[in-house]
Parts: sequence; structure tokens; C-alpha cells
Amino acid sequence: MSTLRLTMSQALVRYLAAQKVRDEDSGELLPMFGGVFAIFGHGNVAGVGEALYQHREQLPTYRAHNEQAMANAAIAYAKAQMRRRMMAVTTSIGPGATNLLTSAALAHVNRLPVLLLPGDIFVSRAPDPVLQQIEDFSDGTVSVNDCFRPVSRYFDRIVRPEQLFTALPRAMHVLTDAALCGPVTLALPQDVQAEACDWPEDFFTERVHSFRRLPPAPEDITAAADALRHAKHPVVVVGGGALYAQASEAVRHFAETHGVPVAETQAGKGTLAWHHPLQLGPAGVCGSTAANDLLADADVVLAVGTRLQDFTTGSNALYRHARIITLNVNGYDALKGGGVQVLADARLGLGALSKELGAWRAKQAWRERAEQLAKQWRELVDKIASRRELPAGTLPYDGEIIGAVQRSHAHSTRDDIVVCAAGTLPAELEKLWRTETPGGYHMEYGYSCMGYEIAGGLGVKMAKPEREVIVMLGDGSYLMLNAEIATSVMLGQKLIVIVLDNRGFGCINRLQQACGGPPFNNMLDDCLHGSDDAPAIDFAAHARAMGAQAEHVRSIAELEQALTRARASTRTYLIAIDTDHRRTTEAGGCWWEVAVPEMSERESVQAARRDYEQAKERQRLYPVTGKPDEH
Ligand SMILES: Cc1ncc(C[n+]2csc(CCOP(=O)(O)OP(=O)(O)O)c2C)c(N)n1
Ligand SMILES: [Mg+2]
Repeated sequence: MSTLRLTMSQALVRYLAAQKVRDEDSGELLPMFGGVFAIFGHGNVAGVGEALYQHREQLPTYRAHNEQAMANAAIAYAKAQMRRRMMAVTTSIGPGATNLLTSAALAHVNRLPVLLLPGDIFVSRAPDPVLQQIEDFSDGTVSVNDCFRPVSRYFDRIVRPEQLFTALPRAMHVLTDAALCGPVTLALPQDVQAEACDWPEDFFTERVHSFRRLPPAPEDITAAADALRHAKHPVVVVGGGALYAQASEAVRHFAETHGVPVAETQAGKGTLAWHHPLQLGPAGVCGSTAANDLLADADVVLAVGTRLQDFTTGSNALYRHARIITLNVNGYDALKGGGVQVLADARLGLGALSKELGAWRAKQAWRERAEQLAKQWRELVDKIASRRELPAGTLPYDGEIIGAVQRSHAHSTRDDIVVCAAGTLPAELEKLWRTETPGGYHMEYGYSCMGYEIAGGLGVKMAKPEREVIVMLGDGSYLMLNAEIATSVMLGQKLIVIVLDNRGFGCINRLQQACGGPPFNNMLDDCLHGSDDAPAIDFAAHARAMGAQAEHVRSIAELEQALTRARASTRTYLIAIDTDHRRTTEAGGCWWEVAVPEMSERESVQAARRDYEQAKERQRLYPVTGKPDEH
């Protein structure tokens, strides 16, 4: 057996470069890792850094400005690739490593693959305490990287080079398995990074990963079909799992064959084209009237590839009388809802269920009601999104801006991908954004992490360079994390960034008042000031300083003109627009639980508490069992 003498870092990088996937359209073999994002420090520059340099042709290294941001870019890349291709991220020890923690949690909750490679302290302990080493008084084995354990799907610390023989195949398995998929953390002590050993050449043989689909068990399909046949008011809810399983066609076929309307979650939006007659729009707190009205009356909900998060599906607030059928590749998720469980890939599961149901169709009256409500919702969206002229002195709100962005698409040859994560915009985009292409709506809403937007946009653009990537975010998110604008300029990865400046944390300000609180510490005008003037931030000037083109606009008409310039630009282009923080799209939505204080001297808090207690009485706490016609 021939061997190669390599350092642990060299072996690691060589192995990553040998992992391949087959492009499903062209059949071409592609690297599974699209590259490595790296910020070097003493914990990785000499070891991993040297190895990355050697393999820079096969596995490109990208430099960013903030570890959380570059990990977010890597995660967004994997999401845009429907989890088929991904990236690795390497950091120094200490602060560089802990800057990754938020992103690890984000990938964990969103079930997205990313390989995190934080540097770690010396295994030898010879230089202890080395620069940036925290010291645990009672446990000699602890470093800051132990914080990654609860936010990794697989965690390992490589204390001897040959541990890669077991750690790397396990890591690849977790990264490519539909049910386990999430962040993998391999903590790399810096002395071990530089240590050499003999590696069999076979270890680095090209490996083509396949993304296996889990077929359903026949008895699960029988039980699910039985529950559906008894349903008078069935609704399908599709989540991100349906998108990642590329089940769009299966969802459309199921809806049309069996006449069951479809509602979507933030992660699942785009699975079914927006104009499909049975497309109800989003469910839950940011949901449409069509989806929420029907879900409130549903007796069976078929939840496909969703975590059944209350906010995005209304699972606890809305369908209190419905039996839930979960179709999920992950047993943890399949168990939720306490109803019928089908443990399977979304595409295969829907296909088998449809076959079993044969000619069964939902009752005509229910289908007609669904189509009617869906049509009314589409008309409402049209009305909001086509509003151009506003009364003098009225600032636009997010809905009118979304309309302008979508209209400007008519002048483009590229298909848009909108990227967003937190603030007012996720609710508005979920209600109003229209997409026909799976992946055209990129919302990070599992963690809804402020600061994901620009970095995420960069990752999406790297995955889909032929698409127009439009990042929409609030002033708050922008100020939290924006430096990857400079990276997008450096890498020539053009983004259109639209900043909606309502001068503060608008959505939390509204939430605070809905809970009876006074406007306090959210909008800039309501915060402590060192002088009489609240700060005014020139976002366009800020972006220009990082090399982007940028302008500030004052109206929807000006925005439309700026969007034409932005679409024509080859460089990252930022448009800042002042917006109204009070107006939102009122139609749709549903209650969700935000705990209101039991004691307060404020009457408005007491009133909010009474409403809260009443709403809690209607919350779904127990699974609905039995056949629909038995209750
Ligand atoms: C990292 C992080 N910190 C805090 C929050 C809680 N949070 C959600 S939205 C929001 C305010 C967002 O402000 P902005 O981006 O300006 O959007 P707006 O609501 O004003 O439209 C806050 C503080 C969060 N989601 N993520
Ligand atoms: Mg704001």
C-alpha cells in the first residue's frame, strides 16, 4: 500500500478536495466543497493556511471580514445549492472560533450543512496559556470550542492526525444525510494541524457522494391514506424539506390529483408556483388570510418536510382540531403533531401516498372555497404591490417597496433570488413576494438572525452567479453586520442591497406596544441620546466607502429608477430608502405566544395580559387523535 507523508492539515484539505457530487442536470462531476472561507490567526495560519495554499487550485480559499458573516455566507451557499454542495470555514483560536457560534446555531436550526474548522489550543499544553486561551480551573480538557457541542450535529476534536480516518467519513455522512444534515465542527488544535503522519493514498481517492432518498414504509402510507380519505377539510403544508427533496413537481401533482390546497412555510415558499390555483400562500403569523382561514377549519393537515414551528405553520395556534400527518425524513420531526407519521423523503412519500389514494379527491365545496380564498389573496397582493403614488408626506412601507422590486424584474434577463432574514421584511416578503422557481425565495427564518442578509447574499451569489441576488434588509440588520459588502466588491460577486431605513427596530417596537409596553429603546428616537439629535446614518455613503455603488432615494418612483441602474450595474449596488415604521400589511397573520407580564402597573400591560390568557386557552397543547369524522 503506497502512503503519503502529510501533515494533518494537508491530509484534511486533500480529502476535502477529493469529495465530489454529480450535477443532476449536466451529469458533470463537481467538487462537493465550493471553497473554504478563511480568516487566519495564530490558530490556523501556519497549519491549515499552508495546506490551503498548496491546494488553492482545487479548493479555492476566500477571505472575508467577520467569522460569523463568512460562515453565514457558507451556509447560504449550501441552502442555495439545495444542500447538494457546501463550503468549509476555518478560523483562528479564541475569538475567531467563538465568532462562529451563532452561525453554527443558525445552520443547526435550519438543517443546513457547513463544515466548521475552528483552531484550538495546543494538545501538548507546552505554551499554555497561549494567546487567547481561556483557562478552565477545574477541567484541563476544556477550550472555548466545547461551546460548539450543542450547536453541532457532529463534533470532534482532532488530537492525533490519524483521527481523521474516522472523523472525516463521519463528517461527510452528517453533511450529506437528509435527516442528520447540519453543521459539523472539527476543532483543530494548532500543534496537531502541523503534525505529520503516513496516509494511505486510497484515503484521498475521489469519492462521489449520492443523496439517497428514504422510501416510505407501506404501512405508513396505508395509515396516512386512511386518515386523508376520512378528511373533509384537508390542507397540505410544505416546508423546507420539500424544497430540499426537490419535491415541487410531486407537490403540484398531489394537489391537482387530489384537490388538496397547499400552504407554505418560510423555508418551503416557492415549492409551488405563486399563481397555482391551489396555492394558498404562507401559513402562520406572517400567513395569508387564505391559508390561515383554511387551516383553522382543517380536520387533517399533511405536513410535508416541515419542523412544524408554530410561527411559520400555525401548528399550535391554528389547527387545533386537525389530525396531523407528518411526512418527514427525520424521525424527530415526524413525531411532532402526534398524529400519523410517514418517515420518508418528501418526493417519494408524496408519490406513494398519491398512488395509494388513487382517485380520491377532497370534497368539491372545500376545494372551491380554497380556490376562491386563494384568488382573493392574490388580488389583495396585487393591490398592495402595485401602489406607486402615496399621499404627500407619506413614506412608503415594505409592501410598496417589495412591489417596486418585483416590477423591476420585468426589465431583467436574470431570474431574481431575494435574500432576507430578520425584522419587518420576512413577514412582508412571505406575504407579498412572488416566485415561480424553487430557490427564488431565500429566507433564513429558522434562526431569523439579524446580520445574515448581506453575508448570506454573498453565499447565494457564489452558488448562483447567473441569477440576480437581491438582498433586502432593515437599518438594524445592516448596522449589525455589513462588512461583506466589501468582500462582494473584492470578489466581484455583485449584489443588489436594498436598505429599508425606518430608523430603528421597527418590528420589535410594534411587538413591544402589542404587549402593552411604551415605545422604549427600539426606535433611535426612543433611545438614550448623548445630544439632542438622534443619529442619522448615511447608508449610501457607508456602502460607497466599501467600494459599492450606492444611492439614497426618497420615493417609489425614485426607487424604480434606481433599480434599473442597480440591475445594469456589474458591481454591488446599494439603495437606501426611508420607510414608515408604523404601516404593515394587516391582512392575514395569527396569534403566537409572546409572554406578557402577569404583574404591571401599566393598564395597557394588564389588558395585553388578559388577551394573552384568553388566547392561551385556545392553544393546541395535545395531539388530536382518532379519525376526523369521530370528533
Ligand atoms: C442577532 C439578532 N439579534 C436580535 C434579534 C431580535 N430582533 C428581531 S428583528 C429586530 C429588529 C430589526 O430591525 P431592522 O433590521 O431595522 O428591521 P425593522 O424591524 O425595523 O424593519 C430585532 C432586534 C434578532 N432576530 N437577531
Ligand atoms: Mg429598522
